[in-house]
Amino acid sequence: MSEQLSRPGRLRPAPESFLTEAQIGEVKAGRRDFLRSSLLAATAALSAPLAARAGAGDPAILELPNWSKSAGQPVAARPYGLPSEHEGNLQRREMRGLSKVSGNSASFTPLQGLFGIITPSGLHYERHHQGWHDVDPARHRLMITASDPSLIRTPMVFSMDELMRLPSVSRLLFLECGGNTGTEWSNPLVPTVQYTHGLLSGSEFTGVPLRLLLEHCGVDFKKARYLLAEGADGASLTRTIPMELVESGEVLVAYGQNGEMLRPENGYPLRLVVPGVQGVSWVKWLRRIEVGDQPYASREEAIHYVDLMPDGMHRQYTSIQECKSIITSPSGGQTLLTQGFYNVTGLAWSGRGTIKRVDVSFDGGRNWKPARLDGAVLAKALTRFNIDWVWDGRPAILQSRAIDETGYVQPNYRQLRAVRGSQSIYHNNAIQSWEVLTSGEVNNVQVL
Ligand SMILES: Nc1nc2c(c(=O)[nH]1)N[C@H]1C(S)=C(S)[C@@H](COP(=O)(O)O)O[C@H]1N2
Ligand SMILES: [Mo]
Repeated sequence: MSEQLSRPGRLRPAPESFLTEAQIGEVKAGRRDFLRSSLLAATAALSAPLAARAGAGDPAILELPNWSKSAGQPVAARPYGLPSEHEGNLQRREMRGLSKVSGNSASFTPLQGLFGIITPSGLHYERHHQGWHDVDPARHRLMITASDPSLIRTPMVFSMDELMRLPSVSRLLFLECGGNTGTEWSNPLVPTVQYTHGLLSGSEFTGVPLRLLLEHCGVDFKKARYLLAEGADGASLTRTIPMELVESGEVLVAYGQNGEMLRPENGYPLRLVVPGVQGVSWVKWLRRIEVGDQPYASREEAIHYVDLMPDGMHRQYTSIQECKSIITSPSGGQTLLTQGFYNVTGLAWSGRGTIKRVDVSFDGGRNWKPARLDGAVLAKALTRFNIDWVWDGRPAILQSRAIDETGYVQPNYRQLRAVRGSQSIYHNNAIQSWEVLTSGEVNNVQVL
C-alpha cells in the first residue's frame, strides 16, 4: 500500500525563520497580524544576501551543486515536455480488485498532489467500459440521425475537419464519475483521497455547441426532446441526454482539452461534454447522435447508474452531480511532520452552478469557519479553497462543507443516509472526514 500513499514532503511546515512560537500565538490571536508579519519575514529572507541566509543554518544553500556550474540541457531536448523526475510518485492509480477485466476499470487522479483547478491531462482520471483506443482522426466521423424521419430535416455525417471549421467555445469544467466516492457508502474503505475522490478532474474543454449541429441538420426541437449519444468503442456506450441541456448551448462536441487535442484515454478525437452531469454521459469516441421523443432506457441507464433507495426501489436518471467538496491536503495517508502552521486546501464543485461558500471544521463538524475561495469561481467547474490552520499536536477531525449558488448545503453521512440509505453505489456527495492523530498520521474516518 505504501506506494499508493502520497508524499508527506508536501506537508513540510513553514520554514522556522518565519514561524516562531510567539507567532503561532499570534495566529491564534489574529490571522491578519500573523500573515502580515510572516510576509515581512519571508520578504526579508528573500532579499537578504546569501551569507545572511547561510546564517539561518541551512547547509543546502552553501553547497553549490555541479549543475549550477555547468551547461544545462539544450532546448527541445524533450520535444514534448515531461514532469520532473522527482515527481514520479504523482500518478493515476488503478484500484486493484475493482473489476475483473482491466479494460473495464478506472484509474484515479492524485488529488492530494495537485494545485489550482486544472488537472494536468496526463493525470485526468480514466473510466473505460471496454478499454481505450488511439483513433485516427482522419477516419473518425460523427453521424446525426433521428429515431423518426419527422424529427430531422437532413441527417448528416461530419468529419473532424468539418467540425473543427465551425465556431468553437472553451469552457473550464469539472468531470466526475457518478461512482466517485462509491466505496464509502457504508464504511470508510480506502485510505487516500486519490481513491475516495479521485474519479474527479477539472479541464478546459474546447468544441462546438451541439445545438449548432442539430440546428444545421434541421432538428425539430419541439418534438425531439431527447437524444441518444453513442460511443465508437467496443462497449457501445449509449446515454440519453435531455434536449433542454443541449438547447442551453452548454453541451459540446469537444475535441480540445487543456489547450491541445483530447488525450486518447479521454476520447480522442471527439467526446461529448455535458457540464454538471455525471461522467458516464460524457460519451468518448463519440460517433453517433440520434434525436428522439423519449428517454432511451439504455443499458447504462436501466441496469447501471441507478440508485438503490432505502425502500428497495431504484432511482433512475439522476444525472446532475450535486454540490460536494473535499480537503485534498492534509488527507488520508499523509503525515503531519511537526506541529505548527498548515495551509489546508481542497476542491468544491456543483453540477447546478457556482460554489457560494466552503466551510471547514477542525473538530469533526462542531465548529465551522469559512475558507478562502481562490482564483476563478466558475459554474460547473472545480473551485479551489484554502484555510490557515495551526496544528497544536492534539487529535483533530478535518471536514469541508460546500454550499452552491442554489443554497444547497453538502450533507453529512447521517443526512445523506436518511434519504438514500447505504446500499447505493453512485452519487455519494457526503462530507468527508480526515482524522489527525497525535502522531500526525491522517486517516479516513466517518463521523456520524
Ligand atoms: N465511449 C465511452 N464513453 C465513455 C465511457 C466509456 O467506457 N466508453 N466511460 C464513461 C464514464 S463512466 C466516465 S466516468 C467518463 C470518464 O471519462 P474520462 O475517462 O475521460 O475520465 O467517460 C464516459 N464516457
Ligand atoms: Mo463513470
